[in-house]
Amino acid sequence: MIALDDKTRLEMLSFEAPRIRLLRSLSIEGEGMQVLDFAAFPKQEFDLPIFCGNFFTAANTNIVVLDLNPLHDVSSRRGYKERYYDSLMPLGLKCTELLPWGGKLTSESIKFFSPIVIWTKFSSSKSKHEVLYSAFMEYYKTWMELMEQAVEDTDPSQIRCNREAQHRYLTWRAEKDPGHGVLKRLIGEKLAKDLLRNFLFSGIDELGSKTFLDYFPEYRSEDGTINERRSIIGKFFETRPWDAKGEFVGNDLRK
Ligand code: BLA
Repeated sequence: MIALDDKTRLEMLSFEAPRIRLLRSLSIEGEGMQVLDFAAFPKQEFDLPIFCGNFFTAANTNIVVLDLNPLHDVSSRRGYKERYYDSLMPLGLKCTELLPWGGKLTSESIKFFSPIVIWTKFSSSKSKHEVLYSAFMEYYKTWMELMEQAVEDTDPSQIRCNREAQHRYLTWRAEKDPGHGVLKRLIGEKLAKDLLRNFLFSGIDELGSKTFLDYFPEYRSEDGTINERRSIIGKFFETRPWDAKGEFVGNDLRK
């Protein structure tokens, strides 16, 4: 797709595999802007994390999120953390030392992130890009290995739980992802919405019927519409809120 400015190129690719519901990428090459939004969603029989690589580069800034986003809450479901993250802490620590915490992150986003999340910002530098590329490859390989070893859930209530968790995640990102503004500017509001719902976060209409406000009622404004702000709770994390063992130790700050 070519953007409204007649210059910026958007490229979309998506795949499906026996264990993978959707693996897709969006890359954007524009004048002074480069974006990669890469994600992989397991089928609902698997409770595996969602692979999430989001890289935004403009003139002199890079905004990066790279993670295996947990499908289920890592603090309240100990078994989930132990199964997927405990053995990945050394990889997470190695990478986050080189790509340090990017500053203020809302408590809304934190809930979708894992103890090994790489959340970083930096001004352009070739060496950082090389480090980031290696981290991306390592995280992706790790996710693929988890996928190969994954055991299918057969209990219908667990499958329902996986499906709803993935639907909630899609609903959040299709509504509140920070890239929306850029997409709207590039291709217009209507196409951006279509791209979000039918490509980037496809599954939102099939995996469940709850709405954004069902999942996140705190965003309901007085007239019943969705509050446009990205963060409503008003808490943020200025430093990495997990310790070396992946335990949540964050002291959130009020804005
Ligand atoms: C900024 N992108 C951000 C920020 C985060 C993310 C945490 C910091 C600002 C903020 O928290 O609002 C990414 N946040 C995520 C992800 C999740 C989340 C991945 O909660 C998952 C649950 N970024 C993209 C794409 C574009 C993009 C496709 O992935 C553009 C097309 C741009 N991201 C982008 C821009 C900013 C940003 C422009 C700065 C926007 C701002 O600060 O308002």
